[in-house]
Amino acid sequence: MKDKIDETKLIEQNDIEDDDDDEDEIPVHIPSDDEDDDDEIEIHHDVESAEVTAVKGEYAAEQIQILEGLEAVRMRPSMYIGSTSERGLHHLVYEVVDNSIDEALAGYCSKISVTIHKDDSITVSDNGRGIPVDMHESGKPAIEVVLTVLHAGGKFGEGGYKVSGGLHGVGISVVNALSKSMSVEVRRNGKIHHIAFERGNITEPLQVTGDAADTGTTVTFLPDNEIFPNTIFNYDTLKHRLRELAFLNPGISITIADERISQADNEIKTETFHFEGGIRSFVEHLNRKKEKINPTPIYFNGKKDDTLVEIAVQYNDSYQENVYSFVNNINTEEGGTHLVGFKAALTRVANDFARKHNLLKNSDSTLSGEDVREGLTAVISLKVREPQFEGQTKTKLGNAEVRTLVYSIAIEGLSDYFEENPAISKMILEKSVMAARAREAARKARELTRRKNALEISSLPGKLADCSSKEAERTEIYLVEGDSAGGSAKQGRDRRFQAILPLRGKILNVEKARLDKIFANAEIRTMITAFGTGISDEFDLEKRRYDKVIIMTDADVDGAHIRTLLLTFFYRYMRPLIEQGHVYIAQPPLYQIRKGKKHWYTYSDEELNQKLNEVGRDGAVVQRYKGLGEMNPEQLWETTMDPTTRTMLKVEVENAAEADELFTILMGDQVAPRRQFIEENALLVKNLDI
Ligand code: 0RA
Repeated sequence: MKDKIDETKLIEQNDIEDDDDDEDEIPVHIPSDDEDDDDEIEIHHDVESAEVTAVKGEYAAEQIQILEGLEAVRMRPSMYIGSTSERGLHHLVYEVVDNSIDEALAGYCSKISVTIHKDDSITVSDNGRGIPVDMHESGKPAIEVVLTVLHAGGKFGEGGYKVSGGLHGVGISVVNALSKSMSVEVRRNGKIHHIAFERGNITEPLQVTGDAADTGTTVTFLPDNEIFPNTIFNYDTLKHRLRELAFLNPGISITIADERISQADNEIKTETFHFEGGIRSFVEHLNRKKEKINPTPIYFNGKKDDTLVEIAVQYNDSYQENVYSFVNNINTEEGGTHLVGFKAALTRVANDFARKHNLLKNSDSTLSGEDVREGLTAVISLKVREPQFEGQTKTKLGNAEVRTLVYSIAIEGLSDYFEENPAISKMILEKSVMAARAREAARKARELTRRKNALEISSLPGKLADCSSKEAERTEIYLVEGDSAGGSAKQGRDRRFQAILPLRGKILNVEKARLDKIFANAEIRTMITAFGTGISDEFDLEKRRYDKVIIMTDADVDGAHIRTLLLTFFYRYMRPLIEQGHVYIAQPPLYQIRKGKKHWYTYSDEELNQKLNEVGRDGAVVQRYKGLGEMNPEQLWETTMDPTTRTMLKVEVENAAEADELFTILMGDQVAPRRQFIEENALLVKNLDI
């Protein structure tokens, strides 16, 4: 599955469970107004950004605790870095960078650079204090302990405030254990110190190699190809995370360079991220391709004890919600108490404002959480001293006290903004009221479909050729473009486990429609009924009637368009279906070669040429398939549907923010970014019409 089409390669799988979006509707403890006052919460408006300076403590080598050796890491790498896939590989870089970020948060480091070398080794360099090189009580230099003992680097007793720390928070020694080679240079006390390892074993003991004019740490490592099946770094993946870190930690300058790419002018490809605006800049960045409602993001922050809360909010004219939350720089993809507190506050303040300004008519009910989050882009960033991470991927914040803290900070921050900016706030709330009305209309439409279903003998759509197996585990549904291809697929399939749903014409672009219109669309209703899962907040993966949803469209411009429309719908309204890896794209062949009594299928121009060279061009007849309809049922089965021979692309989401942007570009209102995207990707995406 190497030739992923870019438009569909949205993306590595996130095994996240069904979204608990409704959390905000569960009544949280809502502090009354007078209760608010005795909370020792400091609210800061428009100060530069929350202070993230930690308590400064003097480091002592003795404080480093010795916990475990590195053999364990090489034995079971996934336990320490999650996996040895591409994700795990990139995690190595984040683990090292997190140490530099910690130095920055402690107030000692302002610049970090990451370089991908030609051999896919990585150098992370910073201008922090440098890893300590003095003797540890074990008789080894502290740096050797930091690099060879698990958890040693981050534990500095009471004095240190390790805010950052990767998801697994295991430290730089894990990177050492999983690297074929690692070399570290420390500039400290006016000297350059050097130490080196291979697969975690010391090869060059610590020694002074020269004089240093500044302080800092430079770590170079080559991931071990005995551990990682793929040791090639993806520039964009690293860039995305480094930019995110620069947004989350304003003031730090982070540079990424890629020496593998030789540019025309022989310059190395490099980018620097530095944002004084912090998460305000982050929100502006997320919304940069969208029409904004409030031109400058709403921003507020607050703190209590050691917990720092920062929130930035900006509405756009889309129907989507994009709320990203971070705790200690970790993306809490599964949400948690901070998100619940924020959502509850927003719902409450929005309803209060709408009522006060008579935006809700008598016939309107209250605004739901979903209503007030239509078109919302927000970033919530917390620094928490002792975060409890829960959930399947340990990205759900569990700390109970955080919910009320974020709630009160957000109530005050949002109320103040709404009061001080009534005109813009009215525009925001009018949108929420429209969303509420659409939701009500959708509810009626949904109920109508339900009632009809209950009365009908078979509630399944007539166009659907269902499979005979009723177990969701092994079954598949093919969404086929057009009736003629649908006919071939129906005849060619294995009816025991393959269902066929022919789609006529183009489906609705859900990027430009609200829920009521979406429910009114026949093709979409048919899919919802066939899948059995429901959509949006009612989506339930467990109820799915098929395990795989396979998009089978022609290999032309129209086919690409239909595929994009379907993916947009799935991503916006059935996201877990994609996230849990249930959506696939069929790969029909482009050519058939016939020679004598033999025939072959090829799936690209390259493959066609290869095959022709192999079998000899003399007497070979090549047929180019313009559409699925040109194949007879047997051919369609053999080339595209037979599970033992077919190839399919699995649709994966590597990063929610990037996927959102892609769908905004492809399906949204603005023409300029779409044109730019097509120009930039013209070579990658040959048959993308938009
Ligand atoms: C242990 C203690 C101190 C700093 C560091 C480690 C440190 C580690 C890394 C890794 C990459 N860059 C780094 N910078 C610093 C505290 C040192 C002190 O108190 O002087």
